[in-house]
Amino acid sequence: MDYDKRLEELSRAHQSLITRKNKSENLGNGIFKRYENPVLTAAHTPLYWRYNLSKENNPYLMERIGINSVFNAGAIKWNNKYLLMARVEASDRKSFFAIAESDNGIDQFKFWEYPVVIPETDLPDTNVYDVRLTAHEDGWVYGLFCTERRDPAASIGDQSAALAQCGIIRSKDLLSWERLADLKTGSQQQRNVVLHPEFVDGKYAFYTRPQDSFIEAGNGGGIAFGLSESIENAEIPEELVIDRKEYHTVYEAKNGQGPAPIKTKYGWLHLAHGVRNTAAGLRYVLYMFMTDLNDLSLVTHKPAGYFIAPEGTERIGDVSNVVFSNGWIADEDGKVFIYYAASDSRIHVATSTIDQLLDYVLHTPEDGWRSAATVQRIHHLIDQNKENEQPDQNKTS
Ligand code: M1P
Repeated sequence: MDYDKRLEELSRAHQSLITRKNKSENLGNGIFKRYENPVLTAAHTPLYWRYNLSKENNPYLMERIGINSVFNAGAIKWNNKYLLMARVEASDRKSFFAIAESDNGIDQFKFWEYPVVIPETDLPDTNVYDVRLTAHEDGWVYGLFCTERRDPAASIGDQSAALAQCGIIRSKDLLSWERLADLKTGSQQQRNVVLHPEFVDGKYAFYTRPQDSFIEAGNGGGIAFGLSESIENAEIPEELVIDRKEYHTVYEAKNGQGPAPIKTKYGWLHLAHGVRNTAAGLRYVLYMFMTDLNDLSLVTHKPAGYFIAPEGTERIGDVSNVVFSNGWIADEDGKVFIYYAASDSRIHVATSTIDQLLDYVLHTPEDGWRSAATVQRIHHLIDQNKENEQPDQNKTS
């Protein structure tokens, strides 16, 4: 195919993808609605990021820079647009951040012209990923992300040992970003760090996830909470685990805070991911909990099990059987857009409302820790339904 024809076809396919409408499922589970199409994929990235569009220099119109995946996005409503600051992974395995915007939050996301430039510290980042955006009451928009570097203590034969820490950027226009010093904590490894949007006792409040090694939580693990006097040189002297990993739960191996929590009149709504091990590898699901309005370290409600688990094609990708979320947007009218990535490959949206999420978090039974407790709860529900004379279509006698 000649250059011009190929360019025309590539452009047409890209245009049709980024203008495609999305449709919600009909029934759902009453808590949230999934959508037919992912909102962002590698194919959504502009052709001019990937191709040298000069017929003379690139006569075969070859892709010069491959994009492997687009996932794990921070999210924010900005100038009335829904913005995703996605983790874009190039074919060289390096992740970077790029912002895409949509008018309605569910489809037609379009990347801004250039990926985001993240200034480096004296210790350059090898890889950056999973940014959480927080519009803080101090007036800045902060991005807290994972900065990964090779473990300097690793032997020459070990080229995969890494140290993960929390990098911090801030902006007032989301176009240029100031890099602050990396967060200091007592933990060797730190991922999934999130800035709370309000001051607590005049200090910056953080959700952290201390862990022992790069992959495993080890003796660390659990979502922790800590305060720092400064954001320019953020340091958390003490991390208090507020939501720990627990035996035989969906967060048995590790967990991590998702986006910054949403304030409601009943408490702070949290979205988090939980990980358990299986014969097929790690399985990542999302779960929710609520913390007290006055004591952020106090978990007041926590539905048992997962909120969103990978389903259908979501289960397949670079790291299969994973859903992960580091971005959600709550609109003024109470609608909530939950952006979750599937299998480290693409981004989906689920929609709900604050009322529905509150109902879910406040009224879903908590984990009873044993099979017998689960059976007891189902019996209780059946009996309640009988009392209320609800028709039960599955009833056999
Ligand atoms: O591959 C699944 C996820 O693994 C990591 O999450 P966690 O730190 O909880 O193990 C991150 O690398 C994340 O980006 C990735 O989606």
